[in-house]
Amino acid sequence: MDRKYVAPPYRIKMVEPIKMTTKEERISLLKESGYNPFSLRSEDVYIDLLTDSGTGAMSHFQWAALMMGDEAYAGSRSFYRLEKVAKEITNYKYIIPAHQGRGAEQVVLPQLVDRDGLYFISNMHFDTTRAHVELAGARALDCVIDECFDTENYHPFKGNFHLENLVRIIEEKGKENIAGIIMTITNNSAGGQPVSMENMHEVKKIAVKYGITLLIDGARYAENAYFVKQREDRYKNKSIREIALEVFDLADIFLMSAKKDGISNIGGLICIKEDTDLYNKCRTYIVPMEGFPTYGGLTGRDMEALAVGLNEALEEDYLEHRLDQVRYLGDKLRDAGIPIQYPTGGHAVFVDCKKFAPHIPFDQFPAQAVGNAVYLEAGVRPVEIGSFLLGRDPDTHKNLESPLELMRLTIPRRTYTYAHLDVVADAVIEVYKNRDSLVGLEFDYEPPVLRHFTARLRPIK
Ligand code: P61
Repeated sequence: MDRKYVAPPYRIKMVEPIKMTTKEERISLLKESGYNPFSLRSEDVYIDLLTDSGTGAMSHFQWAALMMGDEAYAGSRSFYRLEKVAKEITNYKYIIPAHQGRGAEQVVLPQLVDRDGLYFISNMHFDTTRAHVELAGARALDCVIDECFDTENYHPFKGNFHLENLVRIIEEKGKENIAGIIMTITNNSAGGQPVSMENMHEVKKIAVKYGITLLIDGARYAENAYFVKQREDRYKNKSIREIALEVFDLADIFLMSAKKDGISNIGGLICIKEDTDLYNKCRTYIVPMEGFPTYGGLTGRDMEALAVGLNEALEEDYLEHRLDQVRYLGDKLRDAGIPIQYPTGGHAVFVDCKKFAPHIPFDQFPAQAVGNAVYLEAGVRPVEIGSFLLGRDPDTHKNLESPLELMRLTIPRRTYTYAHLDVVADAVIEVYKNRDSLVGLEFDYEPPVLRHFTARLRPIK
C-alpha cells in the first residue's frame, strides 16, 4: 500500500476531547437508540463519521471573522461581505443566504413548479432535494451512468449524467413537463463521485436545446473542481477557481449547502445567474420561510465565517490533503479485501454492503446492520446511504430498493488525523471478518417522511 500521504496543511491550535466507551456500554447505547445511530448522543461516539456537513473545523481566520458579525436585521454588513465573496466565486448576479441547503431548496424549488405533473431530472437527487421536489408537487428522476453502480471498477467520473437517458426521459415526459435539471456535484448518493466538465457541458447543451432550467446542487463543488483538475487533462493547468467559474457559467441557479465546501457549521446559499423575476420571487418567499433576504436564517457572524470558509475551501493544498484522507482510508479497506465504491470520491468512503453482507435483503437494511456493527466494534459512527434512507414510493408507499446499499464513512473537514482513520479501518476490517454473523433490521417505529432520522429498529432474530 502507498504510505506516502499528504500531511495536513495546518496545525492544531485548539482541541476537543473525545472518549472511547466500553463495548458493554455501546451494546446498551445502541439498543437505547433503536439501532439507529442518529439517535446516539455524540458524546457516546468516539469517531463521528456520520457526516461532513457542518462538522468541519474552522480556521483561526474564521474564528476571528466571527467577531466582525453585524447582527442588523436588515442590510447587515456581513451579508454584503458574503455576497461579494459568493459573487466572485460564481460570477452570478443575485445571492441570497439560507440557513442551510434544504432552506435554499424549500425557497427555490416551489418557484419552478407552477402545476401538477412536473419532473426534475438529476444525476442523483440527494434525499433532502428529493423531499423538496416532492413537497413542491413534482417528481424526482435520477439519471446517472451505469458505471456508478459497478462499485469495483474504476471510472474517473462515476457521478456523470447518462446523457442518452437524459434525452430519452425529456422526450418521453415532454420538455414542457421538466421543471429543471439538477447537477449534483459531487454526486453524494453515488459515493461523493465527481462529474466531469465534459459531461456538464453536454448536459448544458441538452438543457439549452430543450429550453430547460439548469440547476447546480453544489454542496461539494470545490471537491468536484479538484477532481476535474486531476482527471481531465485539459484542466490540469487551470486553477480551482477558474474551473469553478466555468462550471457556474453553465447553470442558471446554484444551490449550496455551505456546511460542506463552505467549511462552516451552518449556512446555505441561493445564487441566481441573472433571472431577476426568479430572484424577486425568492426574495419574497424567503421572508416567511428563512428570514429577511439579507440574513436568510443566519446570524451576521455565521455569514462572516462562511465568507472566509468559501475562499479557504478553494485552496489547492487544502483540497489535496482532504481528498488524500479519503483515498487513504479507502486504500486501507480495499487492501483488506473490503468492497468499496472505487475510486473513492470527495468526502467519504462508501462501503458496498450488498457485497459486504449479501445475506441481508434490501428491506432489512444491510448497510445499517454493518454500520451498527462498526459502532459496536470501536465507537465509530457511520451512516447508511441505501434503502433505509431512500424510504417509500410517494405514490405506492412500497419500500423502494436502492440500487446501492452503502455504509458511508464521512470525513469531516480538517477534523481527524490519519491515526483516527487507522482506528476506523481496523474496526471495519474486524467487522468484515465476522460478517456472516450480521443480521438484518425491522421497524419498531417508522416516521412518514425522511424516516432514517428518527426511526426505531430492532435486529431480526
Ligand atoms: C450529508 F443523513 N447532505 O451528506 P443541508 N444537497 C446535497 C447534500 O449532500 C445535502 C443537501 C443538499 C448531508 C446532510 C444530511 O439524511 C440526511 O445543509 C448534495 O443538510 O440542508 C446534505 O443540505 C442538504 C445528512 C442530509 C443526512 C440529509 O451528510
